[in-house]
Amino acid sequence: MAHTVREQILMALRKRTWYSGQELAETLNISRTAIWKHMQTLKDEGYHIISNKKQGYQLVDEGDLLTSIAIEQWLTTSRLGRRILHFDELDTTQRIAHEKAQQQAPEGTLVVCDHQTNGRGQLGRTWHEAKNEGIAMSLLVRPDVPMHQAGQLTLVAGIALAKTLRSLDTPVTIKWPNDILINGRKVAGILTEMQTEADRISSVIIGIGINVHHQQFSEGIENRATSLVKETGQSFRRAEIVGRFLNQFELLYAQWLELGFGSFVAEWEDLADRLHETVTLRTRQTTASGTLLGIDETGTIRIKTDAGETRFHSAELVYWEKE
Ligand code: BTX
Repeated sequence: MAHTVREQILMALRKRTWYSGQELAETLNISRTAIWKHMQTLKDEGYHIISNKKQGYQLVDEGDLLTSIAIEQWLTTSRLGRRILHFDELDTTQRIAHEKAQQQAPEGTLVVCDHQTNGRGQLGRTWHEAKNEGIAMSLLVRPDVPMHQAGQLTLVAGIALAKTLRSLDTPVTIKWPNDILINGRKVAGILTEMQTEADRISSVIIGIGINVHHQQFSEGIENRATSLVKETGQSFRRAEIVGRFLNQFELLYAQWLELGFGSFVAEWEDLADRLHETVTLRTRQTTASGTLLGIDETGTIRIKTDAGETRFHSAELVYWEKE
């Protein structure tokens, strides 16, 4: 993908401490006034750039931005995240991603925002976001698979996200089917929604919310929610998390298309929360308790109850009081 002038400026500034305006202008073949204007825009976006007449410009800190320029520097993907739509504020990234899907946006398009005011969870539930604290993103994919397999993408995305966060030294586990936990509390959630045309999938929107910097949560979720910073005390760059996730997910998505979900069972079980422990599952009709055995090659959860091994396709593990 061709780099914009601002991306080229950032790439140059990352290489050395100081870069003179004259040198940048010559390298990029634009005027010094144009360089100055681009610097102002970058500063407005949140990049900490200092300048003086003698030495030129210095990029002191890239801040914690979720802009496309910030994310792209981490990407090694060929398709995913190669078109990023960043918004300061949105009701939900899912809505925009669905709209873009209908307007024929390419596979891999990512919608991301800094402040999501009406985030969606499953079953009409709400996903809470605090401005600039977390990540709210929706990724558009167009898998050529039978419709009933689309739900497996929640699990594949969960594995990719768990691996990404573990690579950043966070001890995450997966709560079937769509939550990422640290120490038993939810640090991220995944919502997969499908659009169909006749009897085939036209798009799947994978929505991911990650709590990164939050120190506190709204009433009602404070006992079940946590953030990466709260649990680890480390510092994180949101763009790096998004970039690393896309790199990881692109590999696993290709594996899923080629080999099917069966190839993920062992890996999922390695990452599973409460594996071999007693859990309670709730479906629309019933509640069941038993030992969590794992999942099968379709992504269905397996529990050993008094009646023997039982599989549930659509259910929820009960960890907290009723949602
Ligand atoms: P879920 O239905 O499994 O989880 C929602 C439940 O989780 C809520 O009812 C509440 O109890 C709890 N909860 C709400 N907000 C948080 C939070 N920030 N941290 C921890 N627990 C919380 C999970 O649904 C799927 C969430 C997907 C969110 C992404 S954000 C980007 C995209 N856009 C959008 O509107 N949704 C997705």
